[in-house]
Amino acid sequence: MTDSAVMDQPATAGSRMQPQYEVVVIGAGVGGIYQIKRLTDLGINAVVLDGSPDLGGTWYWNRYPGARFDSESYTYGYSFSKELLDEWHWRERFSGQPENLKYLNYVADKFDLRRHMRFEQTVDAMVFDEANDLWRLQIKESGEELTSRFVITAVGLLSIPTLPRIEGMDDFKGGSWHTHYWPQEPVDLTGKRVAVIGTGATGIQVIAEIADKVGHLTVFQRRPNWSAPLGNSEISDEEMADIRARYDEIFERCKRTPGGFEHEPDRRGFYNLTKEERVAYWDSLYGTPGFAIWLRNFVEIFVDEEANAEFSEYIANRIRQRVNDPAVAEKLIPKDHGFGVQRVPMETNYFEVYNQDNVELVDISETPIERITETGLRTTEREFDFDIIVYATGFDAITGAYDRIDITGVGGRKLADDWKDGPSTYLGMTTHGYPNMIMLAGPQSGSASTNFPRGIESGVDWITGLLEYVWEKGYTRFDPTAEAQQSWTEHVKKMYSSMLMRKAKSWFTGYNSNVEGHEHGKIRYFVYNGGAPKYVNKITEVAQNDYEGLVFS
Ligand code: NA7
Repeated sequence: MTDSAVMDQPATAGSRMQPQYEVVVIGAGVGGIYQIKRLTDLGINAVVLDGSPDLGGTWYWNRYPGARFDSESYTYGYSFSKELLDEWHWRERFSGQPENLKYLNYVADKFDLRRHMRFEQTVDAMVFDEANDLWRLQIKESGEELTSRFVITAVGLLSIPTLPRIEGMDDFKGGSWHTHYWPQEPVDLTGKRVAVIGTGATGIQVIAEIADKVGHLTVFQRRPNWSAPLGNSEISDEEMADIRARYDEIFERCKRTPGGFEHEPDRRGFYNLTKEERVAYWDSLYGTPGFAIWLRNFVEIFVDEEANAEFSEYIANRIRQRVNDPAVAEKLIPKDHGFGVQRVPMETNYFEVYNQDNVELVDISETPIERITETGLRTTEREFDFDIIVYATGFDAITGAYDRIDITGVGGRKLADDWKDGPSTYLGMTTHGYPNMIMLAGPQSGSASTNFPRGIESGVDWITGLLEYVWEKGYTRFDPTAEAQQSWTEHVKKMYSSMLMRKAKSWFTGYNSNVEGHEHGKIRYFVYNGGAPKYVNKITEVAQNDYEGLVFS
């Protein structure tokens, strides 16, 4: 034990006020569902609060056509219950949103978790009450105040959608929405003139799905993304039986890989192979489903400019082969960043869409959008008329959901001020000056940079272990030391320095042109890049050393 300390004052309830809840979990998504399961199994007085009308988080909201996992479904599901694993049949290798939401509801109902959840309860402010060692949470809808000893933020990494800041957006008379808020009632796209703005993972899914259903589709692309085939397919009864029989092995493998997937990086050494050998390997990866092309690639792709450039050119040629018009193909090939340094969107016939007569690509890096009009939009070059405008313009990632809550810690300090230039945390789970607040898949955690549910499960298990320790010892408060936090944040920063991704303008580095202060691509150290095994080893070690780095009282 190095920098942890235990104050000598005993944990006395004494005259202090007792909170209504022992634990409040904010967010009823994949994380909140498992967290409440663990807490209520222990008989803890806990509740989940969520601003949405129902559970599911990401999978409740993102109902746009084409929304689906890029993770193999059977590596995305929870691993904690053998019974659940035996019962659930994933119908597709990369399951779509409706099925994913059905799954989360099935889990909540199976374990009777819904009765611990309260919906349309947005926590918009929370203040740490130092005299009583508890959090006071303000509920937006009712104005009610709730008190809880501990707060677990399961608020999501990509839960705050961001719209562009373009003049005239309210003037448009047709249908328009961010993909996150795609209407719940069916949208008839037949014969419609549709615009999609944005070509990230979301834009690429929605464009490919709707191109043959709309009358005319215009894609407004500011920067292209590297993308490769997803390789989705149905899962038959026999295959599912085989997967079930191998679940232990599958999850063990996910634990061993940096990304928490089945895909393991190739460590033969890029330069140990001939170019022909490398190309042969890439040819095999291009036909392999899921993130194989990214995560089974040579490790050098992520850190070595030359290796990355060679592979990027390989993918550029794949795009050239798939797009008929060479000028369009060139526009679809990223020039400002190499493959895999931003999140790689996976696609199904995306590039072929641009061979259709009813699809047009507008490069808004050349001809920016000037304004949205009543009937469509105007670029510096042309007027366009649309029935529907879809904004696939991304999220205020990682810290956005924290910025939406007015969080006041010890001595009146504000998290928004402390994190103005980027987050600083201890293990991505706690932050100094905000006692008893635990972040699930928080900024700088390993959970944030992996196959989310795999990281979430290990995060929930660690958090539950920490709380059990606190209860066992009779403490009512813990807080990381400033030193432990600084050392973790430095460690996280250092890891960025070797990765090519540090140069990319993406949500991994805190870039978002639509969020004040995030426009300029100034790095925010959002994720832990050491991979899941190292992260889990580190947090396990901390737990074994009596949660070193945390001060308990
Ligand atoms: P992303 O990956 O942040 O992509 C957003 C896209 O929208 C991207 O192409 C942006 O272009 C574009 N964008 C954003 N703002 C504008 C404005 N103002 N004008 C034009 N184009 C704009 O978000 P996604 O939703 O696709 O994916 C997020 C994650 O969700 C994904 O990684 C998965 O893990 C799930 P830019 O590249 O910034 O030039």
